[in-house]
Amino acid sequence: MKQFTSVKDVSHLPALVKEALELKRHPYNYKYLGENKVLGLIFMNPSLRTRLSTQRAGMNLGMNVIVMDINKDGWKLETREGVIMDGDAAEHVKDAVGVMGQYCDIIGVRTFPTFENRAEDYAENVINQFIKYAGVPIISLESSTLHPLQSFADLLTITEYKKTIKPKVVLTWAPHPKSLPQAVPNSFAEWMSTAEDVDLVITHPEGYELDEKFTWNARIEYNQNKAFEGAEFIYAKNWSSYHQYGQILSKDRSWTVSADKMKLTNDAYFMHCLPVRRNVVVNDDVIDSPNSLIIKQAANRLWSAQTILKKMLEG
Ligand code: AN0
Ligand code: CP
Repeated sequence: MKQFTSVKDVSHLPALVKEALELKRHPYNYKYLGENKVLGLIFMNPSLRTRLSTQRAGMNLGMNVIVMDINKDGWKLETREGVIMDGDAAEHVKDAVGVMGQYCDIIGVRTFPTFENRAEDYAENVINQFIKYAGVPIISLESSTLHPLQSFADLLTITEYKKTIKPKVVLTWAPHPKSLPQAVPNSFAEWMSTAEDVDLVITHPEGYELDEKFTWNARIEYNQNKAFEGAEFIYAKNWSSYHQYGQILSKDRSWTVSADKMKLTNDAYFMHCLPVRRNVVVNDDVIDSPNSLIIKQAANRLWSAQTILKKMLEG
């Protein structure tokens, strides 16, 4: 595996899921695979889970890990092509990435959208420059439009907890005070659709339609209560508008996932990728209930990352 930026980089998803669950049972079976190899993790944005789980995943495979918070510790990077660099940025991303590739055998990068221009964000300009100039395999630690390590961990969690062969999984929009990326819901939709054994329903207020490139296989239901009926998993996430790009169109608290809404489901599990705003996105009594999978989901981030690193180390 040379890059991992989307489910499209996976050749056979059921086999990958199997491999991850096998690694989870035997975490140290490949503890020498990454000997004398260096994993570089480059963060352009904050992170807790991705940073710690991917670092630990590298360690379980015997890798050495370098982590860099580029905004804090590095030179300010220019990402646009062909500009006269007489402004703030001291270094071009293509030069920085070419250098990183000299020190690292695998590079992970987190690069959120800027929300300035939808076409540019959706062209994935930054991660594509990593792929082009690093000369080593690249892992997305959440790019402008996708978060594949998260979705892979979510699929592992659903595989472990599902009670029926093809469970109804509901991705629900929920309110949030800030403008958040569409990366998590885009990616979730893409992975659930590729997995095939998931009945995916997406519910959100009007105006929050995602890019159909990712939601082609999902049913869209604007009535949240109706969407929740019979659900086996409720996956909550806020995102900002794709069509009125980056805007907050609603802060309607009636969309907050509450215990009353969970009663409409088939005793559904609650999922969220974290970090979560309690009592805005989801009420305490839901997220603290026995049906909440948030910690199991976060735990599976280790196995999604370790599986992808293993695939890359194997060549
Ligand atoms: C980010 C997002 O919504 O994409 C990261 C989620 C893993 N969340 C926030 O910025 C709160
Ligand atoms: N879920 C997730 O990616 O969390 P972090 O932003 O803390 O890495």
